[in-house]
Amino acid sequence: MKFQNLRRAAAMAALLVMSVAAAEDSEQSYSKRCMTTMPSLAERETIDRNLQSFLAARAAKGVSLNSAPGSITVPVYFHVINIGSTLAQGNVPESQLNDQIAVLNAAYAGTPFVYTIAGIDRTTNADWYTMSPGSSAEKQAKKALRKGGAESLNLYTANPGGGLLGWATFPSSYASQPKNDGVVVLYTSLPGGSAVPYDEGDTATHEVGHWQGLYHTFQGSCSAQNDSVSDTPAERTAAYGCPVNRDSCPGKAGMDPTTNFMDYVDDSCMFEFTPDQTTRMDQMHQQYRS
Ligand SMILES: [Ca+2]
Ligand SMILES: [Ca+2]
Ligand SMILES: [Zn+2]
Repeated sequence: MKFQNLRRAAAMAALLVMSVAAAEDSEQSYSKRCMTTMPSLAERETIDRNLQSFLAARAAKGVSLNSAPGSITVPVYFHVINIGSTLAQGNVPESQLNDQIAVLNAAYAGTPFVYTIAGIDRTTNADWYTMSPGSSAEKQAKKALRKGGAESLNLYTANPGGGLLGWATFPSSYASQPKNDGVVVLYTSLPGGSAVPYDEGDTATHEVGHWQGLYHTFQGSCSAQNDSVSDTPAERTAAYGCPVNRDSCPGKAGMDPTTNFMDYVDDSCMFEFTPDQTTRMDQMHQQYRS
């Protein structure tokens, strides 16, 4: 009896070690959650200065800049890049694309933006399938596939590898690099995909946040400017998993915004944009995408 209990305890301990290792593996295997190229501090200052000029010019004309919730329809062009016809080959079914749109619309419900599918195309190309940010494969794919103007969200699904979940471009980059504009996500990050714990479609939510003009909540670390959004408390570094009561900038007011879509936490733990993030996205959209 005693021996059996010991064996059981040992087996349970082994299981625990295995599940901890599995959790660490899944975190490490997606450690490059987002590879969006951030502007330099000087570029950010220029972007913010240009935004202030734009807002001042609008105010001088007496034009209101607060769009009503749901008042801006964003056409979405899905580009499914695959290496064959099965899901395991990246050929995401239309049901998952529809689910992704539903996740986006739930996440952006308090914002002016409503996302609707304008087109779906499918391309079998092994080089494009494993494209990485800034690669010639990415340039070729986007040159061949991108549709619409600055107002259109081009969403590419692929399998970049290397633990990379996605990347995006900023609204301020559209004018100089229109073909590059858009969002690329790992196809298994779509709702119901296999990229646990990033399997609820919030990689796209996060990357679309960049596409709409937001930085990470930990951008600029504990500096005064931090992420150029006043109601997101400053955060020193990215938060992973599902932390509570994290305060990585103790000298700055507020706990870390670890439930925000623009942090790196698990999909199940990120669920909000703040009012000032919504305002920034609205302003950026009007400045660059309308
Ligand atoms: Ca902030
Ligand atoms: Ca703080
Ligand atoms: Zn990001």
